[in-house]
Amino acid sequence: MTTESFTFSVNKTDGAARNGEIRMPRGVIRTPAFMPVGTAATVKAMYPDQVKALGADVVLGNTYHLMLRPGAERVARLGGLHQFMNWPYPILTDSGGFQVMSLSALRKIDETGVTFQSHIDGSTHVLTPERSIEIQGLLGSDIQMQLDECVKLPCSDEVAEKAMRLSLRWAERCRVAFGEQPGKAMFGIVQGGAVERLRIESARELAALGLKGYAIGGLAVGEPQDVMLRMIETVEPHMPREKPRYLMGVGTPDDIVEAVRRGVDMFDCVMPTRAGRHGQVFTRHGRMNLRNARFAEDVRPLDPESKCSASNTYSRAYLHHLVRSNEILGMMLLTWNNLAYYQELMAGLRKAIAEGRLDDYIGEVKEGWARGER
Ligand code: PRF
Repeated sequence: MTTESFTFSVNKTDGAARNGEIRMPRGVIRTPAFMPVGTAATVKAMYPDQVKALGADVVLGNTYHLMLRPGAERVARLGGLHQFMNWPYPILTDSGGFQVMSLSALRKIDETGVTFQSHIDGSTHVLTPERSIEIQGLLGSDIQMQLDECVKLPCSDEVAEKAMRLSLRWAERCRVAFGEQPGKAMFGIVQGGAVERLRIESARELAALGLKGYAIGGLAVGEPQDVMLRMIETVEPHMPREKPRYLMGVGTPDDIVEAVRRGVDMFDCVMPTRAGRHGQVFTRHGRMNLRNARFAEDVRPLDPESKCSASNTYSRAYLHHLVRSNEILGMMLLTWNNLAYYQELMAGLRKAIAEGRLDDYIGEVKEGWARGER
């Protein structure tokens, strides 16, 4: 019997891959899990009910965006992020550092934290490890991420090492700021660029902090896929087996299946939602761009065998027309199709691990992508 109200259990393994469950007061996250990105308190172009119906157990929110607009204190006064966005299930929030580095102007990073100017109105803000955790608490986030420094690849070993060590010190400050919160968790983030020795040291030092989960950050930031996969293989043996492992900001369906094979439990990425707003679709038969003229009179649905009505109902010709006309419904239907495909893939991975046939399943999935559109 455990008295902890935030728990992770591995039900079944297949090689390094794990099928598990993260339990917390707001619900159960079945792993491997894909978390749709709801940056600004909305999974863009989707109703919350639709997101849940597709099988998503958790969505991701962003400290950076919400602190700037509408403001963390305001969200707290309005009852927290779950109530604000009408998503009563688990929410994981990213800590802000990564978004500061990719979105804001005039950023300065030092031991204290990051100082930056808002991409919305140019106002100056400071994000320290303590303030990031405070904001994530005001939002009411169930899984909070440490503030970290993520460097783009390629970079020198010195730059990677400096960011990794700073991130370790910030992990400790975040752990203290977070304290003990039953039913909630704070995850650490492994950094270290593409340097195996730094990655291992980062993973081991973080493990010593005894956190409730661990992320792998600083990947899918410009390096080839084989480098990313090698880094996952390098750190996996040093990440506690009894804690969830989250690969941040990844990725394509192929990245996800390869990371699941190597022992990763959680993912988030803007890819299915952002691509859907730009005419790109993911199906069992790979990727298509609906803007392409070849779909102008294609009467077939995206995938007649999908259970999602965006995928099995509307003709590609109609979707092509909506996308070309910049119609809102085009974005809604394509996002819906893409998230349905991602969630179907995760369900397939979970089932395959449970049945001990992950390699066969991944082989079949890749055959479908290679065969191309039908
Ligand atoms: N750190 C944080 N968020 C992230 C990343 C990271 O390294 C990445 C890298 N792929 C995406 N999102 N805090």
